[in-house]
Amino acid sequence: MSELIVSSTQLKDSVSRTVNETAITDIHTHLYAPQFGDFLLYGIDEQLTYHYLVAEVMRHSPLSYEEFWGLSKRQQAEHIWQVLFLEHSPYSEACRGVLTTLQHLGLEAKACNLEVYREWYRSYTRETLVDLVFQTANVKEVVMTNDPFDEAERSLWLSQSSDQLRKDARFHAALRLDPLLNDWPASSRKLREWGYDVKEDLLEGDERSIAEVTRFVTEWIGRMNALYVAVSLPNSFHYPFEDTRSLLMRHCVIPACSQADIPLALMIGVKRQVNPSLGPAGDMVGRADIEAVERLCWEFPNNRFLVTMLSRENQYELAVLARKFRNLMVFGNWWFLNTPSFIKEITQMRFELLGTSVIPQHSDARILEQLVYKWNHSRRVIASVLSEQYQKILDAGWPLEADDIKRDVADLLSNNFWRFIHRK
Ligand code: RAT
Ligand code: ZN
Repeated sequence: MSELIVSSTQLKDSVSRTVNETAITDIHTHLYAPQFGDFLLYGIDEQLTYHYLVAEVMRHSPLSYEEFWGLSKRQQAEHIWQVLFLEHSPYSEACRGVLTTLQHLGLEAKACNLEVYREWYRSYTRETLVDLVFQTANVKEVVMTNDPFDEAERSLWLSQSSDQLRKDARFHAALRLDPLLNDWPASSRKLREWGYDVKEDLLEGDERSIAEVTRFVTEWIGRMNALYVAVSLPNSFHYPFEDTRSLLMRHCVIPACSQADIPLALMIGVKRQVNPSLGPAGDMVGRADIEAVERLCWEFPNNRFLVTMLSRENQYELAVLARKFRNLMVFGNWWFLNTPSFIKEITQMRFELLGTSVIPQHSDARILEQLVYKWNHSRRVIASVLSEQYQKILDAGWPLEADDIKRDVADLLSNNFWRFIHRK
């Protein structure tokens, strides 16, 4: 029998130690393995020009959008540092994230200029920095976002052997299919260019096109050894619906997932480009239709769905839906919800409704070092919410042991994912 938890101080210490010491499987990031070369972003200039910060700087900046985008990356970073960090206090989540990262990497908080940081990076290679960051963040593995419709990424997968690209076992692939499901006219043209016999005017019963799209999806799952297929969907997503997306999901993507025995990840509720002048920072949130998820889980009981929703208003119904369907795994606090106050509220609600059967967080890191802050901030909240839940069962007389905490935390931060995708 392991150590019995008897006091609330001992409980808090044990939970926070366990959460910090448990290595994370980060199920959704935009990071790449070092073998992908320049695809992997890192460095102070990348951190400061993260699109979350671009949105924030433009609220203060005297520059027009065109002037800002006309600057080089280094100049954009300097501008953001000046405006968001030196002229105002950097306490927004995205600004504070940079500070947490600097602190944990042992760098000065408020350097007089960015050269100080740039200089520090010169002693690292991509590989050594990956090691340092994974160790500092205590992350053992991450899932990338791999888009076969991105010409540069596609040609890399086609030119290199995929064993070469998958050499670093800490990085796993996920096949991302936004263009296929959200812009069929353009993606059908591409598919034809690449030798798939598909019609732009896709109709129910067009067996040839359906078989060809399924072949495309299946080939890419295989090439990437994808752990899951993923798509982000607008808040206007409905299923079933009289549209090409429903048809492609029902007849191509979901069958390809079943055949490969992998889940489909749905990230629902993003209203893309409400302000295109902001570039990648111009996307908005919208409340989505939970019934679409309900219908999918019901229609495909033998498929599994990893689901995250962007709108706060969707969180409660999503958690309740997961009580109804065991083929639904709720994950993460996505994007604008990845802030301590929302993580706290949403995680607590999920723990109350779903116990330990959720994946509480993913990082969405786009820049390598963001693993450090995103997980540091999330871990703190998860540990505090978890302590409260344990305290309640202690109060009810439940004998809690340190090993129980270790088991639950390992499930939450890693094993639930591996079991859900049938790799454990
Ligand atoms: O969080 C983000 O960085 C967003 O820009 C998106 O990439 C989002 O996470 C997505 O995967 O679509
Ligand atoms: Zn993402």
